[in-house]
Amino acid sequence: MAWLYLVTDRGLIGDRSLEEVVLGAVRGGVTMVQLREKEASTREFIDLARRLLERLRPLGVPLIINDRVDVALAVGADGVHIGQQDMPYPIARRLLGPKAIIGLSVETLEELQEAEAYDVDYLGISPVFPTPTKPDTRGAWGLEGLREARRRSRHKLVAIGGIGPHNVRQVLEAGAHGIAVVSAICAAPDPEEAAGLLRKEIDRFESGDQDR
Ligand code: TZP
Ligand code: MG
Repeated sequence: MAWLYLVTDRGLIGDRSLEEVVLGAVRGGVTMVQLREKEASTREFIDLARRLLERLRPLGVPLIINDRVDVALAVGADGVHIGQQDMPYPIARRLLGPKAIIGLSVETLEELQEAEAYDVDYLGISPVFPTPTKPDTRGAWGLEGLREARRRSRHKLVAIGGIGPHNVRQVLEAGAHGIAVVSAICAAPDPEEAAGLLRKEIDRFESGDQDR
């Protein structure tokens, strides 16, 4: 079953609590959550991660920490998501152990090729479409780029960037094993409903029925 992966952005959730948004999204069908904090202090990051983990673990929904292997270790999170400027994959794996979920963002075919040597749990194809949520990327893969990535990689591919209910099907058809979203859920007035719409698109694709 394809993953529906929520990546958090507290800048987009307004006056709602992060837990409220995340738990709503999980009720709507999110299967994995990444806590992404670019501004938080280490103390705050750990507090947020602990609180989310307490709620997500009983539900069997993995919590992945963006960038910070130390924070993941500190709270006993399920894994980390790292980028090309973060801790090198082999070191992260050594520190976190064989059971941790480790995802790695790739922005080019060269980076994708290099990752073939790693036992990552998934690659983040970043970004599939240009997105105002992360303007500092080097171009976008596009659907053709995603198809090429699928042909060249043995790993599970998670597509991220500019994804919403309107293009979920295309992204899955192009070979993504999962879709990751920030604004489609975090900025939605009703995160549960927003996640439900994405989930429905995934389910429709997987059942092979466009009209259900
Ligand atoms: N990495 C690549 S694109 C992106 C990240 C964190 C942001 C995706 O945000 P959105 O709102 O789902 O386009
Ligand atoms: Mg990073």
